Order: sequence, then C-alpha cells, then structure tokens
Amino acid sequence: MSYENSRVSDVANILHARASSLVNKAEILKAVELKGLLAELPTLPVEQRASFGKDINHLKQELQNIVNESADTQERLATIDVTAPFDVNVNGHRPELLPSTGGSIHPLMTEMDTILDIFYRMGFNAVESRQIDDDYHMFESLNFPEGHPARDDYDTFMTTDGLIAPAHTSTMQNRVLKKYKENLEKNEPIAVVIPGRVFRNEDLDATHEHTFYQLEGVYVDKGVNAGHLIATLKTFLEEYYQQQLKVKTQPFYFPFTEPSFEFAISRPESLRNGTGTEDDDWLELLGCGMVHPNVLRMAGIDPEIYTGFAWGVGIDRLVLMKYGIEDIRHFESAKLDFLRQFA
Ligand code: FA5
Repeated sequence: MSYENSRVSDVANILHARASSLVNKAEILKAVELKGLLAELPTLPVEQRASFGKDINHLKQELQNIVNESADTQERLATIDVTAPFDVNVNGHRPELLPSTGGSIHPLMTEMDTILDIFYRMGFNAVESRQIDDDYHMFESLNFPEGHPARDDYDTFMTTDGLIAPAHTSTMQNRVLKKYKENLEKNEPIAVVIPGRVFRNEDLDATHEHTFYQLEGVYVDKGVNAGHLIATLKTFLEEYYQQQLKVKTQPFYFPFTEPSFEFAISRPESLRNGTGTEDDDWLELLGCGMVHPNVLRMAGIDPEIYTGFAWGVGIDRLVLMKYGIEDIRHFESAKLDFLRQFA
C-alpha cells in the first residue's frame, strides 16, 4: 500500500515491522505511533486533513487485517490433545476436540454390543442400568432387610446424601419387573437384559476392578425352572465364544435368589493360554438363581403363579477370557497401545 503522506508511510513501515515480531498481533492496534497520527490530524491545515485522515484509515485497516489473519491461523493450529492437561496460561490457544477419526470405540463397549445382539436374538429386551441409585433398589427391593449381614458383600461408594454407586446391576430388578409385569397378563414372559457400569470398594488385582461392567438378566413366566436358566446361559456363552462349552453350577448364596448358584465353565483349550486342563480349569463367570418370591412380591407379581430366573455376569471377565488379556486393569488404564489392538 502506498500512502500520499510520507509521515503516515513512515509510521506504517515501523508498525508493519513491529507487528511481524508480536505474538499477540492485536497489540499493534494500540501502538502509540497510531495514536500520535490521530492526534496530529486536527493540527494540520484544513486542505491536508482529508488525505491524511484517509491514509490513517488505510493503515488501521491494514493492521486490522494482520490481526484477523493471525487469529485464523491460531484457530487452525490450536488442536489440543484433550487427554493431556490443559495449560490455562497459554495465551492465544483455543482448544478444539481432536477429530473423531483419531479414536475408536472402547473394546468393552464393542463386546457389550455383541453380547446384547445375542440376547436380542434370544428374544430379550435391553434396559440400561443407573450409575447412581438408592438404598431401596440396592438392598431392600432385593430382600436385604436393614442390618442384613450380606449387605457387607456389596461394599460400594455413597454420596453424603446417602445415594449409592450401585455395586451390581441387580438394583434394576425391581424396576424391570414392575415395568414389564403387564407382559404376564398378556401371557408373554418378562425377558430383559440390563447392561450397566458398577462400582465396588475392592482390593484390586488382575481380575478385580473397582469399576466394571455387568449384564443382568431377568426372565419370569409360568413354569420357569432352573433348567431354563442353565440352558439360557449355556446357549449365550457358546454363541459368544463360538464353541461348545462344559458348564457347571455350584450352590451359592444371594438374598435375592433361591436357590442361588455360581455358574462356571470349563475353560476350553483355545481360551486357556496354555495352562491347566479342561477338567481342572473351572472358571466362575457369573452369579445366578431363581428369583426369590419376596423379590417378585415387592414388584407386585404373585410367586404362587409365576417363577423366574436372574443372573449377573461380569462383562470385563468375559472379554478377558475371550482375548487372553492378562489383567483387567488394562481396560480402564487409558493405555493407548493396549486399546489400539482393538481399533
Ligand atoms: C452379583 O453381583 C449378583 N448381583 C449376581 C446375580 C444377579 C446373582 C442376579 C443372582 C441373580 P457377584 O458379586 O458374584 O454377584 O458378581 C457377579 C459377576 O461380576 C462375577 O461373577 C464377576 O464376573 C463379576 N465381578 C464381580 N466383582 C468383580 C470385580 N471386582 N471386578 C470385575 N468383575 C467382577
């Protein structure tokens, strides 16, 4: 840009040079030289003022363009890794999310989809569990009266208001039984699976996390027995692992099922990582049983007419075994080299 007035032209050269070395380009608009030119204007002979004023406006516009261009460039450069700590002291950086092509779905969620798909094909509906719940759903509705010693087996985290981070997805049993009990009046079963994130105050090791995922299942109808329970779980596991499995149940205790079982599979060769034999490597995968009559009653279902089964399986443990992962803590570790293997 050329200027009619040499005085403005001199100031323009100085300010262009200075702007190129400024980190925050907007500072140039406050330059004292610019203010000086504006102050000179009223002192000039009247006939020179119009051309001088026009030159100042041009210079201001040029400087403004420099500031605008620099802001655009900073926006383009400003991608920040959201997993890294954000430095609030860095000026001129506007954080942006990384493009979604840089990430992938967490392996536990991909596996959860596969598992839900199997149950959809078996005729189950899915209802997501809650990540914060209350004493009634965590204990009372599950036949743990106040002061019951088995409450201690589900040691979890609570808010100061007495809300509970659920230790298992069974907290949803009362809700789904109530929600779907009209199925029974239409001679249809209640068949629901409940995926959810659960929390426990736990001693951590390779198979125990404080935060993990479970899938609850509830099935109620007339004439349902433990044989249906075992057949349903065996069918599901064989579909998930894509092979025939040997299964066994052993007696256990849950206040909300009677009888209660632990359900184990004999780890087949392909899921054994070269250790043990098929006959000595029983792996406990889930807890299950026949829904306790009190649990049915609390949901308004007559246990003299209807019976049902329920189970709760740890998703992390299923996935550990499927891929031969040696430590459950990898899932929550945000180790990218681990997660990228599943991308
Ligand atoms: C229960 O949570 C019962 N609610 C299961 C149930 C549901 C029984 C319905 C009867 C009827 P348990 O505490 O055993 O039971 O946990 C069930 C499964 O969750 C375990 O078999 C295991 O696969 C998984 N699990 C339990 N604790 C952990 C943990 N700390 N880390 C990872 N997985 C765990």
